[in-house]
Amino acid sequence: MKTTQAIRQSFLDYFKQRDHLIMPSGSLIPPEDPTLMFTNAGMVPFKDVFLGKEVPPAPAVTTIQKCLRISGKHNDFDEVGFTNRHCTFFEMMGNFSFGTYFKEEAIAYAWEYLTKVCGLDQARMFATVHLSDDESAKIWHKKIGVPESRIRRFDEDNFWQMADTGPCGPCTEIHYDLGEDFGTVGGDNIIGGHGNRFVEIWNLVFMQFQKFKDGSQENLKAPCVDTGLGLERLAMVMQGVDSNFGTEEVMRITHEVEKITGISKTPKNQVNFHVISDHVRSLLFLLDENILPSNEGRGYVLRRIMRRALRFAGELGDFPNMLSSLLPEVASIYKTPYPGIDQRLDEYVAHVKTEEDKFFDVVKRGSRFLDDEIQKIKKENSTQIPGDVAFKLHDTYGFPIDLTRVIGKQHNLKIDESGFEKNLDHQKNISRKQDSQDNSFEKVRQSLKQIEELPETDFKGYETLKIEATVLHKIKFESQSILIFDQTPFYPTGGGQIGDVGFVQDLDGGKTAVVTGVERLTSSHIGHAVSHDAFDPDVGSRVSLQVDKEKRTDTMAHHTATHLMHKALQVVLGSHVKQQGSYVGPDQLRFDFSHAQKMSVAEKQKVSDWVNIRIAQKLPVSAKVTSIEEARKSGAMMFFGEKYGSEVRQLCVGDFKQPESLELCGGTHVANTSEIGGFEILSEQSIAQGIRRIVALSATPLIEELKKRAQATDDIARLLQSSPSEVSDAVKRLQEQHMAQRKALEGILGELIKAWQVKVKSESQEKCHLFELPEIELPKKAIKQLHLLAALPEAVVLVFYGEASQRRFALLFGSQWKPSSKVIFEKWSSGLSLQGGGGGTQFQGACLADVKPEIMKKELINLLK
Ligand code: ALA
Repeated sequence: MKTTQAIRQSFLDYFKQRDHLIMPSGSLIPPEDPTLMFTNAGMVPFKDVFLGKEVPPAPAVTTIQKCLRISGKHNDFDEVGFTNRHCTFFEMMGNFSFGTYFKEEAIAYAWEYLTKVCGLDQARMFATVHLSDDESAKIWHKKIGVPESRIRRFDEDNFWQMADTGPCGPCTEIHYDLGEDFGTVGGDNIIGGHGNRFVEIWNLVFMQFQKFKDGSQENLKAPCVDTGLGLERLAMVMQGVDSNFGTEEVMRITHEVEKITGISKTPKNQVNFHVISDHVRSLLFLLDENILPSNEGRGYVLRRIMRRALRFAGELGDFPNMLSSLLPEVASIYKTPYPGIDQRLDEYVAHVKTEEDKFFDVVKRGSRFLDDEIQKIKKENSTQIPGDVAFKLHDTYGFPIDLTRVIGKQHNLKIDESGFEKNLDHQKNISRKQDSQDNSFEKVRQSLKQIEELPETDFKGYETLKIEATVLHKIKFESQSILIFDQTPFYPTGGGQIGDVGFVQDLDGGKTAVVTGVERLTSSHIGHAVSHDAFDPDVGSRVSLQVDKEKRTDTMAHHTATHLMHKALQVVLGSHVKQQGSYVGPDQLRFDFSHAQKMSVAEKQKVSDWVNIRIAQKLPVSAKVTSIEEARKSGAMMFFGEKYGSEVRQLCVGDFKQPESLELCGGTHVANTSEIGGFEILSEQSIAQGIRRIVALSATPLIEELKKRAQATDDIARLLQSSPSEVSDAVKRLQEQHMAQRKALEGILGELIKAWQVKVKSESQEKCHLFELPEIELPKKAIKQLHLLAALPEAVVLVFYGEASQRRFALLFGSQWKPSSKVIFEKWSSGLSLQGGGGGTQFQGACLADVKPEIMKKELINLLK
């Protein structure tokens, strides 16, 4: 049997021998692409190459791309587990031609690889082509020799597009007949049908068009080839198993599930095994892209994947930690094709455990709510779970709707599905409205086609802060316009650094508009949000653009300081420190990174010192644009969205030959570390399991902070009649005095309590004794002594103490009141709406400001009868 890894290798080798450049898989997160949430095909990293916006890395390329089909146009989520070939995560092997070869070669390569290298039986293979594509049909029949009876034509099924917009074209597919064991031909078991018998293994797309939002399409500059051969599907055929999940690598996960559960996979429970073994792979690869479960965006998708898997695991039995237990095995499978995927395994396991616990909490709380509702429904003799109940479970409790269905079924109840959908639509409409109300940039992106036709914005912000420019495009909103210029010194928000602010002026400086925010609209166009009440330049006019220098200078200082701190953290804490997110602005820098424990004071000091030493050394900071390969070779730190084919900017602190810090970065930086001015960590805290956040200051904000601190020290010194350098001694003395006075007070209070005790005894006929200590806080020790007041079995004593606005009470009963004391306390406190508690014969709490002690006593006496 050919192992899955051997199949990967044979594919890359085959195309390498045919002049294709082997490139590694791109990220699962498409960089800067608002049309796509996850990479869903091998061509995604090359989207801009197909569109002619980027130079191809080579005329022909081959890759094995990590893909996720779980959102947007290609979404197989709900099918996974129920068919033999749908996965959320899968690997797509592909060959790409950027204008060098087209249909004939692409078809011939595919056929040769499958029949000669993989040894697939020709008699079991079918080809499909687009209705309009006679050329491909002819190649299949005449050149390759596939009988016409095994060439089928389809319309939409043979036209491929990545998303609603972007590159697209007709395609030809190769299908494989798995044979009689998978069902007789007919019904769903036909080419292109939903049955298990015929499986599409390879799709060859002839990229010819670009599609726009309005549905129109244009020819691409050069017709290209994009192919996708599903690794798991080919492995299924070659390894003679019945599904993707039976292939040699994925099967290792099944074996692990069997080990954990003690249950063997059978035709009856195979869906559960399939779902778990698929979803846990998506889980690992998403964690590896720094995605964590959350309630939004990609994090939400990850949460849904996990919850679906846990639900299917739950059907096998009580296995709350199924996913975290599987991760080590999954990482050990994939560390060969994806080296490094197991590096942060401990961290991933910890994240997943936290999420598993959360899920079981959700299920517990949701089940309680659902149980109550089911009781009500049964009382009303209904057979339906109302739509708003199902929606509340889904929306408020995060309870999976499928689980509501399953539990409903156990009670012979059905969900009012249309009511549920209505609630869901309503909520979606609300959030859609909210989105569109407050996001002008988002609205502008919707008219992308027009913007994409404009010349690229030339970014000059590395060299200058002031420039003359021409307005190329304007989209006007009520209080602001989005302007696009031919060139700009304004940095658009990206890579953690927030966009510049500043001004647009007419050329003679008479009129000024404020630039309030700058964002990238497409990979080549920068949008400026400009409030147009004072100045509203028209398209075509020449204007002067000026970045707010002070803000930008502080931002640059914070950005370079961030790079230095990142390196310092790795030096001090270890190489596991990886950036998880950052904010770089004129006010501060914020940096999130992976690290399990709280940093010690000494560690923080070491990091600060490391950075401050580099600032004092006045090191040069410079940038170099290179190919991604070169950057990788020079060891630059890379995090978000590396892009194929594109050139990258390496930012170096120190000498390029022996850098203090080297990162890929498009941001703006100081020219010399001395401009950072200094560095100080303000806070260090945990923001999620295994992730810490540092907030730090440099440049002007640091000076302001130090001024504030100096002022505060001066003020304290003055108040203590001391000097700033001696202030801590003065505070120490004050603390000592305070402790001594407290001790003395405790002694006096002890005496006072004894005196009260005598009084209680001598006035034993009183039903309730009242003592007040206005304005005095009772130390804990004194509170503990209060029980002495109720030494007589029949005594009831009320003590009030503390400042008038925060007066507190202590209520003490003698032994004869046990156990009724609790009932009396509860009645009394709830009658007066008091907050408090206690047990046995002692109770305490806070008084309401407007209820007088005398009244409280009176109410109590009424209850003592
Ligand atoms: N991009 C094509 C697909 O994903 C090859 O099917």
